Amino acid sequence: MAASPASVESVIRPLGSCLTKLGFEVYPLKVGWYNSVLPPSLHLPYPDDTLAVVVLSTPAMFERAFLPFLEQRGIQKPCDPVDQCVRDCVSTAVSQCFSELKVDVRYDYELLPSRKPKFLAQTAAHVSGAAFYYQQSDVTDQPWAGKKMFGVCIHPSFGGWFAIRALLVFEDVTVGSELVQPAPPDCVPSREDRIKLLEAFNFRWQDWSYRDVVPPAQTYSERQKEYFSTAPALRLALLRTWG
Ligand code: GSH
Repeated sequence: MAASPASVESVIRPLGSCLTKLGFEVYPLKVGWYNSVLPPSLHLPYPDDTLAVVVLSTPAMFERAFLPFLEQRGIQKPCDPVDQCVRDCVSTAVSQCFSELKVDVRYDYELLPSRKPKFLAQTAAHVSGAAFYYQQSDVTDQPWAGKKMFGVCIHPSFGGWFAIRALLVFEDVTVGSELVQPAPPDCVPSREDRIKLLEAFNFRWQDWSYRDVVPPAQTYSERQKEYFSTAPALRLALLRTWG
């Protein structure tokens, strides 16, 4: 199919207006920005100038989308209620806003038949400028003696209090030089703080202290913290205690 005349604005504006009120954020990127930092085996199978959008959930998503979703659907049976809620919000927005466009929607929890993730969420967030992906290689003179340390994304407003939920590829929308790649805000610039961040994330992620590496504008509510710190198998029982 020929490239459509849709512009970045004509995608981001309606998508943002559907999803922002539900506690999500949307950031445009070009497939080429993503593919250029990954090995070919992880590339998205689209030309470099194809428009994609990364979708994040902010702390507000829990109260604005998730609790109302549970209220509507009931809390009897859902196996993966968070994933279902995100899918419901994103797919509704995509079908309402872009009934004419072909959109490849990839969720963070989906795997390919090869067992590889459908997209690398942290890489997508970083190259779109949404959140800096701090990796082991961002620390000079590493103190970990060859040990593997997992990287973590930090959002300039929410620190670690957010999640990367989906990547939307607008298969027939080609963008040119009007979309300039923004650098993600480097909110943890010093080596010492990057070490603290990666250690807190790798060794003590359950205490959630890594999320406060920058002063967050908003964190998860007490209820949301209780929900996510409960093991998934026990969450339905917890929801029932909330009534
Ligand atoms: N698959 C389960 C569901 O759909 O309910 C669990 C979902 C879940 O807990 N996802 C995590 C999450 O949303 C991983 S992305 N965590 C919020 C956070 O860590 O900020």
